[in-house]
Amino acid sequence: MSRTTLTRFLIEQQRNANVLPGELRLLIETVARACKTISHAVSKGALGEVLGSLDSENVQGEIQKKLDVIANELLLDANEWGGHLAAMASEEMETIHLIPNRYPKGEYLLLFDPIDGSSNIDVDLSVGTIFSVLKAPDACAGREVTEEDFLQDGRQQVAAGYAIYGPQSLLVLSVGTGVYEFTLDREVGSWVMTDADMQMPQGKCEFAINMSNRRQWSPAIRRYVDERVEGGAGPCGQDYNMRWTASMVADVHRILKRGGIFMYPYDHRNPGKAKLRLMYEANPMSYLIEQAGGAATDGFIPLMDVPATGLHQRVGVVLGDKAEVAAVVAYGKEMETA
Ligand code: P6P
Repeated sequence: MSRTTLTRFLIEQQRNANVLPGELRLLIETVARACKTISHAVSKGALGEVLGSLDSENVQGEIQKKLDVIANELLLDANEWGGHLAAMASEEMETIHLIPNRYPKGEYLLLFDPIDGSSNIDVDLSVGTIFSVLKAPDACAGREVTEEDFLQDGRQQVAAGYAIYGPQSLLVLSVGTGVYEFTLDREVGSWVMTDADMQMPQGKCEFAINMSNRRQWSPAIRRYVDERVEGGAGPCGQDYNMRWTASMVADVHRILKRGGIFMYPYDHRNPGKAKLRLMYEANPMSYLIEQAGGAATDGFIPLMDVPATGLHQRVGVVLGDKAEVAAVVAYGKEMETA
């Protein structure tokens, strides 16, 4: 069977689908190459002295894992000299990262969570890298890029994807023409296509939520989850399974492959308080889920319509199976207005 590598896929997207300008192709290839290096670092574990935490906190107030910083530096170093970017932003950096004057600048903005799910690193569970690509506003041409230039809603994304470092290392991405999965062939060092034009299965009975946060949930979320826990004896009339990996990349990948719904809702006790970040977690995952035929909301409106007001803005996330997401939104409307 002839293997389609990432390079061939991107060249064919550029030639046939005419959706991939050369600089965007270079950007994706560069990110993919950095993810290979991150995969190698992750797989070393204790032998590579990459486990454990540092004494530092990131802008989120979270203790940084060694791999958080290693992966962040790898992505910055890989991307700053290529001439395809105007600037970068990362979960691990308080402010944006400008392209040094010694390098040419391009028309794209790259945002990333270098290691998502990093609490899993030290216990050998899957973690990943999430990335989102925006175009720099035309106004940037004559001036320095600012944080405000990044504050675009999710519909403005021109590409998004994630790498997942698990039993296999996978790269899942979209440039707006469907979702494609590549598996890292470690012997050759290539990303090889293993799933083309992914469409997430609908009607599957599996939900993902951190049940220990029940006290934070709105009445609508409690009702939705309680009905699924009741299963066949309850109003939804069938048994559901539950999974929670505390790694968004792993949970979303499972949903893309076998269906279900992922929820990290707003904290009902503090309006607007949430855990996941809009710009480099929720928006890129929403882009992929919608491209694969699913739905992605903050529990109320489509996630990619949520206005961007801050680089590290947090947002509620309810995404996956269209009917299940619609049920959560309907309960919110019904109970919110009750
Ligand atoms: P909790 C990982 O830290 C993360 O940002 C997501 O990857 C994951 O879905 C969530 O937080 C896990 O949060 O509260 O269950 O540990």
